[in-house]
Amino acid sequence: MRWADLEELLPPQSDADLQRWRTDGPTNPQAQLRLFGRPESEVRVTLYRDHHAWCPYCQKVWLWLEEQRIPYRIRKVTMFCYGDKERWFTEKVPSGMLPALELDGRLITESDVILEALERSFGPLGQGLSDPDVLPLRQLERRLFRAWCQWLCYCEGEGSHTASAEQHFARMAGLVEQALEATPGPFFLEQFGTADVIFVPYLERMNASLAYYKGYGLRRHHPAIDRWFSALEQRLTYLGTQSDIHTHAHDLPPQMGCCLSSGGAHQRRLAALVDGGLWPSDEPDLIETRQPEPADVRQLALARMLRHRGKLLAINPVGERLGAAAAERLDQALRCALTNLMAPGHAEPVPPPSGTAAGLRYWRDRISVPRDMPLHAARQLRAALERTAALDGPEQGPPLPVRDRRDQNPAPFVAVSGR
Ligand SMILES: N[C@@H](CCC(=O)N[C@@H](CS)C(=O)NCC(=O)O)C(=O)O
Repeated sequence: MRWADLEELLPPQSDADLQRWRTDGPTNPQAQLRLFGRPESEVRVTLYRDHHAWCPYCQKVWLWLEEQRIPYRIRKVTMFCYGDKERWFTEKVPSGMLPALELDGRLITESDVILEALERSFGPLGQGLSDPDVLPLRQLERRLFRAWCQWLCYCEGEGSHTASAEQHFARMAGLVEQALEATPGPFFLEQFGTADVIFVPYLERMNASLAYYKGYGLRRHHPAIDRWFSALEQRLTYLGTQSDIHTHAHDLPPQMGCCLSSGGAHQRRLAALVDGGLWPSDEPDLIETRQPEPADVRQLALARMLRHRGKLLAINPVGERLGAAAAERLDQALRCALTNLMAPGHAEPVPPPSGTAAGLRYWRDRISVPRDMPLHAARQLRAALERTAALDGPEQGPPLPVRDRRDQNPAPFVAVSGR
């Protein structure tokens, strides 16, 4: 299909409608202002969080604000691992650390201090940070975090050191299960609240990284944690901030220093499945959601790709390598992949021009959830890019770097989306 034909597949939506949806609709990572139907004059809060939604401490504050429906502004900042920190931000916060928040003009850093200040101004979310039921859960979260780091970042291969780190982590996760099972519902306390928000960022990252680097299915081994995730997935607030296994598997290494693989056959198979982009429906150690796929995810993926297509083509290094005539071939390859995205299953897939497989896989590997689109949309898009690339050949794109992710510098995209 031509670009114009692909555009035709989307329902008409004006920029004003899109802005209104971002500001007042369900939680979404593209918004720069969230009003929840209230006037802009009520905004007292500005959240500074990272462009890619990779920072776990930012996710905690973001989710809290969304759950409480506090009107707020969002300003996005680059993390050191993927680009240059904005000078306007280091003038405010010299360390460059995120998240930061302004409340009635007062700057606050440190995610827990931020939440305490928000609680004082707007009231707690369920039971608050210093509630006697919440305090031991906060300590448990940190113990689980340390056990995870110990296993993920210091244990390579399958030796006895690794086995004891795994056992220690499994014990800590067992304590988390006991805490969850102590209440009748799926959450940590009687009602959803601060304690759940505190566990969200790292349990999500643990689920992703342990599957990818250790072949360990957190949600399979710990059913109470699986039930907790499933209940979270009923909340639009969480779905708007939720990432996926692929994104975390590749955003964590530069943030953590490194992530070490156990290297067994099972682990290598799971990592290959995640990277390949053809999502398996029946692998019990790769549970990243229990939500069925919503109806409109292909259109959503298409809309996001169409919005950014100029930049996506310009930054693809495989296009440069192929030379000027080949840029046209890459443009055609992307249209083939998007055509295949929109005509899944029943139609013969359209093959891309020859020599474009690596370029298609370059994009497949760099879709970031939720930054670019929600989890199910990203699955469909990665699968369409992979299926289309496979019709050309096995050539892979440039490998994803692990020391930094400057390949994900947001600068070219900021002007397009205003994000
Ligand atoms: N204790 C801090 C930790 C915050 C933190 O470590 N932030 C990291 C990102 S996850 C950061 O901003 N690092 C600087 C950067 O990556 O640019 C908090 O709870 O807010």
